[in-house]
Order: sequence, then structure tokens, then C-alpha cells
Amino acid sequence: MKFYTFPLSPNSLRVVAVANQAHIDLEIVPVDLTKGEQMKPEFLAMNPNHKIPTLVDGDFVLWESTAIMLYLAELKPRSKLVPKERHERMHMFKWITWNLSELQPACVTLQFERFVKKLLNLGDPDPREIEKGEANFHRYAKVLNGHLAGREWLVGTGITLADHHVASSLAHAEPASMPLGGYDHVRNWTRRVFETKAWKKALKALRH
Ligand SMILES: N[C@@H](CCC(=O)N[C@@H](CS)C(=O)NCC(=O)O)C(=O)O
Repeated sequence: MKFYTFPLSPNSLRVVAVANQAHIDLEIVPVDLTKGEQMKPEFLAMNPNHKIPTLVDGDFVLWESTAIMLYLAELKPRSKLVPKERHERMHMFKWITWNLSELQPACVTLQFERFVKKLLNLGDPDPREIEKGEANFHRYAKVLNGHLAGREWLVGTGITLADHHVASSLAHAEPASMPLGGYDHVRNWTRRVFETKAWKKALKALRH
């Protein structure tokens, strides 16, 4: 399976972590976004959104990291990445969609203003954007922190797609100075997620 990606992308990191946990080998194909490689006609033919990550499994092409995670989990049902019990499974979907629409956008704003702009020489952070990003970050970090009190994982008793998905938004918490002070349950849980073999391997494969 070919996996088109850019090393620093949290959307890609969560897919690679899931593949690692499911023991699925991905052939990593780097797409250098800083050089605009996502605009090449051969890449656009696979993903007209010109976005990584994109998965190619034979003649099956799939874009959107969440769909790719679900595909990999379905290939290996024994990996327990998706809970069998219906209510737990719905909670898993809830956390994934919550991340997509609530937490991740706040994290992406802080990441872009404080990390990506510096990396790509795109100018100074915009204080209004940072103010908005921080306000939203606090709103949702509070929800996550409250939920994680007394819990090891987001849903049930083991790590699921929900943990991989939500934690990925915090992968660049340090360089983006995400205001995690006071959210101890979130901090301990992200540490737990990022210290799994699946994440250590993903971070190593994609960061170096
Ligand atoms: N919703 C998509 C988002 C993917 C995404 O935003 N990719 C960014 C990098 S993190 C990208 O490839 N941007 C290049 C571009 O827009 O040209 C997913 O989850 O896969």
C-alpha cells in the first residue's frame, strides 16, 4: 500500500500510527508541500484536493485521513481499533467528528500562526488569529480534560481510533505553544498515546 504524505502532517501521523497498531506496512511516498509537489498532475489525478495524506491500495485510491484510518482498521478487525459494542463505537465516532469540527481547527490555527509560518517564512503570527485560536482551544481542551478525568483512553478500556485521531491534533503542541497548562488529564493522556509503540514508530518514520 502506498501512502503519500508530508512528514510533519498530524493528519498523516495518525494514519501511520493506526497502520502500525494494525501491523500494516505502508510504503511511505513523500510529497514535498514546500515545493508544491501536491500540484503535479499525477498527484492531482489521485487527489484533486491537492492534499496529503492519500492512500493507494492497488487500484483503490482513498483520501481523507479519517476515511483512511477506518479503512485500515476494517482490514484488521482484530486490532480492536474500533469497539465492537455499538454505544462505544458511536462514542468513538463522536470524538472523531468532534475533533474534526471543534478541537482540530483551534489547534491548526495555533500551529499555523506559531509554527508553520516560521517554517515557511510566511511572516509574523497574526495576534487576532492567535486570540481566536486560544479561546477555542480552551473551550474544547476543558471538555477533553473533564472527560479524561479517571479515564485512561477516550472510549472503553483500550486505545481506539478516537485516541489516535484526537491526540494527533496535539502532536505539535510544543512548537505551537498550545496552552495546555492546567489540563493535566489531557497532558497525561497525550503522553500515554504518543508513548505507544505505534506512535513512537510513526514519529520516527515521519520526522526523520
Ligand atoms: N481533511 C484532510 C486534510 C488534509 C490536509 O489538510 N492536508 C494538508 C497538509 S496537513 C495539505 O496537503 N495541504 C496542501 C494543499 O492544500 O495544497 C484529511 O484529514 O486528510
